[in-house]
Amino acid sequence: MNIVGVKKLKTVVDKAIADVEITDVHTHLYASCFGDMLLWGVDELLTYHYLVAEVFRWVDIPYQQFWEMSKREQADLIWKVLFLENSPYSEACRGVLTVLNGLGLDVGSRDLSAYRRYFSEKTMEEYMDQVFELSRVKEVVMTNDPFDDNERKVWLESYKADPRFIAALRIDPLLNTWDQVWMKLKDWGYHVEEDLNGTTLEEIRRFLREWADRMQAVYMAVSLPPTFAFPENSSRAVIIEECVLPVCREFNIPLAMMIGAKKRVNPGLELAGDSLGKSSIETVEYMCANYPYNKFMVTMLSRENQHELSVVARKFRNLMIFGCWWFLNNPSLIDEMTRMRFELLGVSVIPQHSDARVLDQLIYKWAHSRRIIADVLFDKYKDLLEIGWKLEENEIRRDIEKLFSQNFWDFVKKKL
Ligand code: RAT
Ligand code: ZN
Repeated sequence: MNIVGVKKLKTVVDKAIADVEITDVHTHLYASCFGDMLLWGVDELLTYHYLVAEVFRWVDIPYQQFWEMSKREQADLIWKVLFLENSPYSEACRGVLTVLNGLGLDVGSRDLSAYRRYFSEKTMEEYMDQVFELSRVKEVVMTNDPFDDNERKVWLESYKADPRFIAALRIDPLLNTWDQVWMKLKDWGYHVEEDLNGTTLEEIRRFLREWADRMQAVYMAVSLPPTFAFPENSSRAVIIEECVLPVCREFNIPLAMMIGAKKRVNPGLELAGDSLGKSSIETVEYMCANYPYNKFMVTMLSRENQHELSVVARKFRNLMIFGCWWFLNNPSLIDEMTRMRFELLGVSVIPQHSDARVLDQLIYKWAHSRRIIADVLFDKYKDLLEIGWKLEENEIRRDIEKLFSQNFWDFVKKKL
């Protein structure tokens, strides 16, 4: 037995966290067959929508003028304002620097042209290998939207599997804008009408089955507004009840619900213009209690929902909570949430996902989260050692493997 003493504990935990190979359960990254949909490189990093929101704290140009600029010009502006005229310590700014530093570039030089040169000398394929290696991510779950015309075309015509990229069937348009998308379904040959009659519901189920199968989706996913309620007299609730939950059950895949996104509170900012709101925990409770043979992965966007969500996970084994989503993906909040979740749920949680939209972000998002989760785990193990519990190194590695990968796969495969 390799018992770990208090003195060695930090080294052992840090090493195990540094070594673990991650399954990133929610990203916006794409396999190379999706071509330009996969974003990478310094200009993409600088124009990440988290940074677009921040730059408009300082610049007074009309939004439209910004959107008419080329990507490179937008990146130049963001670099100047957020990195040179102010110190870049916000999490999103710091992230860019962690990436550059991780790649071996000199962030002290502040030489944006040199960074650009570095990327211009790479091919996407070689860079992809490099990022997976550096971030020690072994696989990422994509966000796959059959309503996106570019993406749809790839699935129908030229998809080529890469084991590092796993699909998730994202169905926001189906659930949030049925009044608009039913016509698309009709165009694609499904016998649907706006009215959710028996034939329409059967055809929506056929649509979901076909796409879950085509993508080999490991879960279905949707982001939902703070007002999301279920049951409810709405097309969304009817489609969830009559189509989404039954098909998820047939395929034995979870429904991932990301709850609390308030879309376009400032439309001028486009993707950067979304906000958040507190959501109803009763809805999550109701779904877990009334659909015990369905599996739910849930993350919520407001800090105020986090405690009750952890408590609900204690009540329902068909609920797996995951990640510190979007505005919560900041060190102070990750620390707070992770501590609370570990205290309420032990090892039974997926503490983080990256939500990376730019390949390179895997490097910073995971470097930052690994650090925080390691510190929290160290404290928790130390508490155990101080009261005489004995821990083996392989038990620490076992827990960490579950937190960063296995809990997800066990939940996906679990039969209820
Ligand atoms: O975090 C983000 O990048 C958001 O814009 C959203 O993509 C969110 O994560 C989502 O998946 O809806
Ligand atoms: Zn996302």
